Amino acid sequence: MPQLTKSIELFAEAQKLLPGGVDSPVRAFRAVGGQPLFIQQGDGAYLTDVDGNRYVDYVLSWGPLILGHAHPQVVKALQTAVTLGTSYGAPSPLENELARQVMRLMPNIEMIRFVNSGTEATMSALRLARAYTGRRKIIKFQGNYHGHADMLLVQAGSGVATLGLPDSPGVPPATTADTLVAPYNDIDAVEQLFIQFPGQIAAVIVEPVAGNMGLVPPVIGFLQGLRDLTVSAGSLLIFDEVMTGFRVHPGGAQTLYGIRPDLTALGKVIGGGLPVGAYGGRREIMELVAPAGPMYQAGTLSGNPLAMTAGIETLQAIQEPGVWDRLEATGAQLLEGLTGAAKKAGIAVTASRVGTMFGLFFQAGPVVNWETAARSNTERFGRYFQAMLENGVYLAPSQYEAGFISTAHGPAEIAATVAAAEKAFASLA
Ligand code: KE4
Repeated sequence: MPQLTKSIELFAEAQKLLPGGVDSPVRAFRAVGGQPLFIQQGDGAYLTDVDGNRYVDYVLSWGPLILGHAHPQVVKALQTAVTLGTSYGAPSPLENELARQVMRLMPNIEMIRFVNSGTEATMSALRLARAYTGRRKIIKFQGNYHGHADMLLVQAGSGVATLGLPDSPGVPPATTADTLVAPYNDIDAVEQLFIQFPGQIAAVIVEPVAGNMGLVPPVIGFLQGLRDLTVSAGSLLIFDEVMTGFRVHPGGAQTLYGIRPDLTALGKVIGGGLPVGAYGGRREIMELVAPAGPMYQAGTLSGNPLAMTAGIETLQAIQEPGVWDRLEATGAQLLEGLTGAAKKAGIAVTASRVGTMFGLFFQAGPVVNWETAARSNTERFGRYFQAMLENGVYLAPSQYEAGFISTAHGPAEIAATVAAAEKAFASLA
């Protein structure tokens, strides 16, 4: 068991200063029990905590670090950028450069607005969809997470499509009254909503590969079905690619599956570890955004030169020849090793991978939506999580999160991870 003295001290102090001792709930390890680690340093595929324990990192800041921690190219570019100032509150050439990078990878994005988080990106994209269509209702999916904007903090009660009920105190029912919820991968339930609310639905927002209930890929026909239904109804299709963007494919899920959304929300990788979100899509829609049009959205640090620099370097690096093939090969080796370790110990798991995102449900499966994901043995996942930590592997502290790899994860890291998994699964048997 790693020695965690300083993390324990720091967490005790943090809990007096920050709600739950953290700045984002999932970091508090509440789903898995135990003591959150306070991090001293990230380098490549590794995290080192304040007690000097070193771990292979598969959280990678919840997705952004596709090049791993402190990539030399990103560090060097930031060291230069910071000497030119940290923020201008005025346009800079860097915004044009990152915009062109994104459009080269995702040509469906004809115009883009940079913001500072994925939450801002999805919230703004939905405001834009409502402004463009003049309609109020939106459809989201059970188990999809789009950030913490009031209208999206909705957890449907039943298995069929339902009117949203606030999931968090402080969200007035009126704010979520127009948020409709359907089971993920259930195109019939979505069709029923369009029949029930003709001419009223502004947009469908979807994680094209779900990463916030564990990893749940779209079933064949689901995304195309959403595209067809929204076109027929005059509604917009919004791909929330905050997590899948540049991760399931360099061009995101929209390129991988060949679906053209009207709007895309981005985050995480686009900032290379610094705070960047973005929303973009069809020009005629985006030209509604102030000051080009009347839909208001703004941000003091949007397009920040440091964040733009990290994003530019990151997107450039993943386009280098051979990089993506190596990421795919690493991901395949990892999943093969993890599933082999589980099988050896006789532990039932349902594993999946899409590009550089992977997931492992503690159940026999199949997992196609929130209802089936929620059947997972979360107690067993908690014990697996702790056993992997003890063996030097840092996973997302929740059964309902995805795992991520980076270009810094090589054969040595995969071998160490599989060896840890063999011990962890054996301890569960
Ligand atoms: P942020 O506001 O956290 O930058 O992005 C919100 C968001 C939007 N859309 C998707 C698909 C997302 O996955 C997220 C954020 N993801 C979580 C991890 N499941 C961030 C981690 C956290 O909340 O601390």
